[in-house]
Amino acid sequence: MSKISKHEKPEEFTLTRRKLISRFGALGGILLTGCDTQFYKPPISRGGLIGMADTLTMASQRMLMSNQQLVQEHDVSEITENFPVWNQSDPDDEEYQRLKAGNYVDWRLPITGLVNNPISLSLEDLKHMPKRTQTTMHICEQGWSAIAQWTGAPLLSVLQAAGGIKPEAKYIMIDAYGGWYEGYDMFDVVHPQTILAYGMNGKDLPLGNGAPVRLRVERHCGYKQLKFIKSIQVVSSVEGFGRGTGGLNSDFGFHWYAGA
Ligand SMILES: Nc1nc2c(c(=O)[nH]1)N[C@H]1C(S)=C(S)[C@@H](COP(=O)(O)O)O[C@H]1N2
Ligand SMILES: [Mo]
Repeated sequence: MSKISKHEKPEEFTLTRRKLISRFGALGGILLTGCDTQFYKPPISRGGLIGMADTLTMASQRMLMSNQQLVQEHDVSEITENFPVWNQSDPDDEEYQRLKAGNYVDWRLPITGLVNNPISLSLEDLKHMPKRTQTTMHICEQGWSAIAQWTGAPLLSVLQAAGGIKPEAKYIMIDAYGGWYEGYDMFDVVHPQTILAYGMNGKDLPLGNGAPVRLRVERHCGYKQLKFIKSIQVVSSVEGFGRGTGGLNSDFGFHWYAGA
């Protein structure tokens, strides 16, 4: 059962980490003053030159983005007509197929781990939360890009609804139907354009693009834009997930930090 009701105001999100000074603006945005060096490295560093390159890229990008500026938003006239459906188009997963057949009415998103009040949200719950619509460019690492308009609930609001995170929280791990999973650090979680999207171009999110809910984490390449979301766990370490690198793609040799 969901704990969200329209009369309930989420408690202030608590990011009580040393040096990470956060506060909420009138619109519920967040300002990060300075850039904590904990955001300069992926959870697991690869060795050698490639590991050094990973850290250099991530640290320099994070420094440049330390005030959490927004990525470019496009005019709706620039929306790409046939946005591709990439890799998985319909997870071959019994539970997913059952939820799909029921038009996702029984879909629930558990938010567990290092949160103060674990919750489970229905699609309706998500749609009644604060909402953001953004028209952005998706850049796939495999050589294509396309523009679409996404509507969803800011991930920050979702974590607020779960009572905020505990001080030791560092990453969120998201599981998807069909076996994909990805991890993200709090720097990306708190960004205003990081949303759990249930709408695309003014309609429900189409099946192939990740129905019923996908992540939009706009400063990253395509493979971080996880589709077919199943559950969210807030953790202090990425240990124990897959091969332990913090995401399916990094498990297979891609950069964990996929800054575009
Ligand atoms: N669950 C899941 N998420 C996924 C993928 C996938 O195959 N399965 N592909 C990723 C890649 S590589 C890209 S480019 C985008 C593609 O999103 P689209 O199918 O909406 O174009 O989703 C990403 N998220
Ligand atoms: Mo991609």
